[in-house]
Amino acid sequence: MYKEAKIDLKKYLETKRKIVDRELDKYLPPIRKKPATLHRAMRYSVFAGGKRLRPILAMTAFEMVGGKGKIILPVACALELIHTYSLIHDDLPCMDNDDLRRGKLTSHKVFGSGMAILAGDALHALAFEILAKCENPLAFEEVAKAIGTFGMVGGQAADLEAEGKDISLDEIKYIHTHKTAQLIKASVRVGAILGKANKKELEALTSYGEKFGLAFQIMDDILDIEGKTKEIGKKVGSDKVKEKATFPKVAGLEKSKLTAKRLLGEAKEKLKGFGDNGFIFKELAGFIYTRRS
Ligand code: GRG
Repeated sequence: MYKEAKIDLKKYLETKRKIVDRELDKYLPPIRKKPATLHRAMRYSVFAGGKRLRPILAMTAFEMVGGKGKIILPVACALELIHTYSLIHDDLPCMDNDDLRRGKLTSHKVFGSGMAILAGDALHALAFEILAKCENPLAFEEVAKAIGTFGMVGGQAADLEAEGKDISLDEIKYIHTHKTAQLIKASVRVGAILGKANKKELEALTSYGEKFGLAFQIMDDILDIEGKTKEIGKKVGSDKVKEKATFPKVAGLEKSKLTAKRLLGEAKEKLKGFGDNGFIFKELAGFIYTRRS
């Protein structure tokens, strides 16, 4: 699939990001329609930037297993809407209380907490409206489970309770695999499911998604220490100030880097059966390790 191109990952990501953004624009309610402020808040956070990583994982997994056509696009958009809702809520004063996200003021700073909560709620609802229209119960269930109490929201609850405490390596792994890796894994899996992956392919991609997802959050913790506010789009060092439970806090910075590197290496191993079709996922694993934003 990607052999002819051995394409530049940056160009690939940019092309896919534009496709997703065009589609998201169609799904989001227009500002001229009532309730205009809510619609402005929904659009503000979705279009504040963002790598569109989860949609791109879904689209790439779909293509990797031979999926054809545009049926993956609505699902890809739903994943981004859910991700954006989680960021809006995560930034609220009652959660992480962040002022900056994606390089811009957070939703509650611009629209107030009430409207920010509602914007997150409305994005969440819109995502499931879109997923329902896809008429694929497996994909619907996959996403719902990944973001519920045994997934993202469960991880966020554990994250809240871990603030200011000394926690074990097992507990930080639980937090990271739930609050972040579950949605990433589900993104890869829905792409594979919609692309009609066989059992072996689905197993390999599931494992890739799990390892990639955990490594992604570890690298996010590392960026909070070593990154630059301008590049990561949120305030550097805020985890320490808020006494958040992070991988470097529990395992140390060097061990965290080694763990992320090992996980990404193992994730790449899972792509062996895909030949050239695994090219983008291999490159993405490398990108996650070196990303600055
Ligand atoms: C239900 C009240 C309520 C709150 C939910 C679930 C939740 C709050 C928050 C999710 C936890 C969370 C935000 C985890 C962090 C994941 C993470 C690394 C986000 C950054 O992802 P990127 O780098 O961001 O893909 P961009 O901006 O590029 O999309």
